Order: sequence, then C-alpha cells, then structure tokens
Amino acid sequence: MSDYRFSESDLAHFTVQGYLVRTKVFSPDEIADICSECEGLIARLVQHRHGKRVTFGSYTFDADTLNDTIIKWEGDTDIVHGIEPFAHLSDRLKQYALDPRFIDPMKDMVGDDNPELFTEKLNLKRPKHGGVNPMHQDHPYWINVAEVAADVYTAMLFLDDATLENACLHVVPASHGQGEWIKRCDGDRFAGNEIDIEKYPDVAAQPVEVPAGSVVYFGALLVHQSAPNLSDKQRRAILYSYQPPGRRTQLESFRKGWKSAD
Ligand SMILES: O=C(O)CCC(=O)C(=O)O
Repeated sequence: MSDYRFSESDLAHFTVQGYLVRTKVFSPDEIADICSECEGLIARLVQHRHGKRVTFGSYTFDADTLNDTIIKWEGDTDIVHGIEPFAHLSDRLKQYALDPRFIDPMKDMVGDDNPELFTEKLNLKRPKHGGVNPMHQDHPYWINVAEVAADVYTAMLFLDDATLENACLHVVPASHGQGEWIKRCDGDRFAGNEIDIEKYPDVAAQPVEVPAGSVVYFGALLVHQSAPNLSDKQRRAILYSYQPPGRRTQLESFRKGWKSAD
C-alpha cells in the first residue's frame, strides 16, 4: 500500500457499518516493541503504588495525578485493567500514534488532513482476570471532556491474537447511526454511560476476532463491548483516539479538573 487512506469500498463499509477492520497492519516485531514499551510503562506506574481507588460503573479507578494518568484496576486486586491517557508518558508510544497506518485512515474518518490525538488508552485484559467492558458507546464518556465528542474516532490496535476465548472486541454493526442509545439509570453517574441492555433484548453484538497487529477503526457512536477474559491468554490492546486539530485533549481536561480539585 502506498498510503493507508480509506479506499472507496473501505469508506462505504465504514459509513454503513460504523467500523472497519484491517488485519496484520503491524508486524510481529513492531507488536513486540509496543508490548515491551507498554509493559515497562505499567510496571513503572504501579511500582509501590498505594493510590486511592474508587469504583464507578464497571470500573475501579485510581487517579495518578503525579503522572497525569488514570489507572484502572481489576477491583481490589493488584492487577491493572488499563491506563488512560499515556502518550505523554512514553515518547515511543506517542511516536506510534503518528504512524500513517493510524493517521491516514483518520484523515478520512475525522475529515481533516491533520488529525490530532484526543486520548490514548491501554487495555490489558489479563489472563483469568481481565474484567468486562460493558456494552457502551464512547460518546457519553466524552461528551463533557471533548469539544465535540462525535468528532472523535478511535483506532484499536490488538497486541495479542483476539478470539472469543480471550474476550475479543464485539461490535453492533450499523449502531452508530442511531445517536446515543438508552443508558442505564440503576447505578452511579459513570454507570449511566453504559447501555441499558434490557432495552435492547434483540441486539446481538458480533465478535471481531483478529490476529495480533490488526487494527479496528470506529467512531464515538459505535456500540461495542467485550467480555471478561477467562482464558489463560493475554488480550492486550491500545486505543488511539483522534479529533480535528486544535481542540482540547482529554489530558488537558483531566489536568484542569485535578488542578481545581487541589
Ligand atoms: O478492550 C476492549 O475490549 C474494549 C475497549 C473499550 O471499549 C473501551 O475501553 O472503552
């Protein structure tokens, strides 16, 4: 491929289905490099960590305001569910976010030739411990953080083979065309970002099984989810999310919030 822009058929698929899968976009050597950088970063962040944990919705959060990131834990265990954001903590991972395999398709999704990062997330889904990502759209989580949440698009890079066994991503094709779905109102405010699945008894999310190095591209309104990882295999992924240039990032919003809480 001379560039990684969407072809006409990619664009047609993305427009109708709300997502696009490209398999084995990154080589095994690149994935090994990214994994090593991610694991090193996690180890550095959690070494000697005794932060204050709070549970909201399906997640246990620990705001690491020294490093300007949020650590998500698997409940009260010492197992990390993921972190967000992280590009400011690793030049290498920031550099990967600028790779044309992410940026070229983003030009077509974001509708601008200079898309910029909005946020970055590392999801670890560790063997036997990786927790659920309940059915949701990203839009409600970002509505008060991004300048225009609907303009944020994500590239999810799989660092391990992702199958039904180790809790691959599931998507609801064409769900992005119906605005925000009905959300839970039986929990805290954060749980209120999750979809009320009782309102959608006939919806079956479809598994996206992909080999390591593959990328799934989707927008803020695509309904998606993944199960707990009950297998003995890793199921790690990084998600880079982009928006048109010059807009506030998630990190800037977090920093503002933490400063005003001081
Ligand atoms: O890692 C996954 O399977 C789910 C990712 C996701 O939807 C999220 O982190 O919001």
